[in-house]
Amino acid sequence: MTDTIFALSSGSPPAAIAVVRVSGPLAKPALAQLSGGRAEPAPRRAVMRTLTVPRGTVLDQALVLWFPGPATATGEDLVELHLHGGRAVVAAVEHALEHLEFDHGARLHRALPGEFTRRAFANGRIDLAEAEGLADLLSAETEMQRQAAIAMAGGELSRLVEDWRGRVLGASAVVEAVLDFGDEDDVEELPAGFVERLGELDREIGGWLERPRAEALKEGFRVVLAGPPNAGKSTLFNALVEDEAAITAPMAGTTRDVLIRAVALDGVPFAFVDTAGLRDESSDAIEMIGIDRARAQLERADLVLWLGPEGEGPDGAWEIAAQSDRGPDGSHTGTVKQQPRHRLSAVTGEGLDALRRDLIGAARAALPVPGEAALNARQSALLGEAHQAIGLALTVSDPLLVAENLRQARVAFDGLVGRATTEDMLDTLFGRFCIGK
Ligand SMILES: Nc1nc2c(ncn2[C@@H]2O[C@H](COP(=O)(O)OP(=O)(O)OP(=O)(O)O)[C@@H](O)[C@H]2O)c(=O)[nH]1
Ligand SMILES: [Mg+2]
Repeated sequence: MTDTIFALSSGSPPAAIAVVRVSGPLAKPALAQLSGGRAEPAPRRAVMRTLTVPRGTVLDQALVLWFPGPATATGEDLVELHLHGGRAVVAAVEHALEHLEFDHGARLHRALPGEFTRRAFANGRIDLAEAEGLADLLSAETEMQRQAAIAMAGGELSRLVEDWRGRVLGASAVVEAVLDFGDEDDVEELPAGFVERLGELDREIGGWLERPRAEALKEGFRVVLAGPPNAGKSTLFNALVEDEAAITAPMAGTTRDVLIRAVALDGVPFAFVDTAGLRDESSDAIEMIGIDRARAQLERADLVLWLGPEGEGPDGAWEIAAQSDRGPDGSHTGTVKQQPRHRLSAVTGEGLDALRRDLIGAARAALPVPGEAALNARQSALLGEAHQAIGLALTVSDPLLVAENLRQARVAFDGLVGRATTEDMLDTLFGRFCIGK
């Protein structure tokens, strides 16, 4: 028998309401004990109950809900206690739950982190991809992150994988039939259209692997500001993050460390990175370390805003003519630009909105499409395995090897959604072919 767990499921008190959940076979008897032996309320109906310690004092007046398993969030019997959200109320109810006594000395346990969701997964209420989506949803801070997470938690990727998996199962069934019924001496041909259908799947999955990854949404679109000392990087950085985060000064070599600030512009997550001004030589050893770090940041950037001499920035960098208020030609910074992508002044604000809009557009294009599934590193690795196996299945001609590669693709799909089985394969096989024939 699984044990019964409880935990505060709402935010930390004090708050208006605190929700304590109890999940497992003892949820119902625990509720009975706290309600002075009264029968549980009708399923999924909120009722007021006075909760008391058995043979003891009143704990709280609470709204109580009873969800009989298995059609619950965890797949087990579940009780929700909506308490007054005071620290002491929650502590008293948790203490009472922990000390309830049941037959054979059974007790309730405090849930481990994620244990409710883990049970939901173990009981088949959600799969691994949905559980990951749920985790992302809880940590989402920007609108784009929320939309991506809700798609995953709602089973967007799971449905895709289910479709791909079904198609591979179908292909496997065809190969198995060839293997079962083929003449041993002469290797049977796979039916017409088999390679085409598998090739289509191969391309579809390949397309998904090329899409922007979910991590980009979590970390934000990484914009690195770079250029020579005194170009105005830190001043622009402060304007973009709307905070006096970086020290700015007329001395060349002010910034030494790498400064990173995460901000959302129009719901799009960004990580702006301010760096030390690039120059080949400085008598200051610390500044030289900063310059090395700045160069390392250029490698990691999704986009570089180049405030230095035109054409001398990294490939793909946007040419920025900064400090436009000090003279439109940029001569004061020694970086005259003929065709900057943006001409702006972080001091007067001129051109900043245009830059922001441009950045938002670029980031949107590089980040996962809102509402569509985006793969994380784990999922991407497994999908890559499936893709590779399908690709191999397409290149070999021996049906035995084709079958084996398709099996490997299925294993990868099962890993993706956290399920492993061969029973389904047989179901599909027998379902599609009349074996008794
Ligand atoms: N008028 C005007 N002054 C600016 C502008 N941007 C920067 N400055 C000034 O230029 C000087 C250098 O600016 P910073 O932002 O510190 O330059 P930086 O590129 O970060 O320099 P390092 O950190 O040394 O590499 C400071 O005195 C700023 O106040 C601007 O748009 N207009
Ligand atoms: Mg600086």
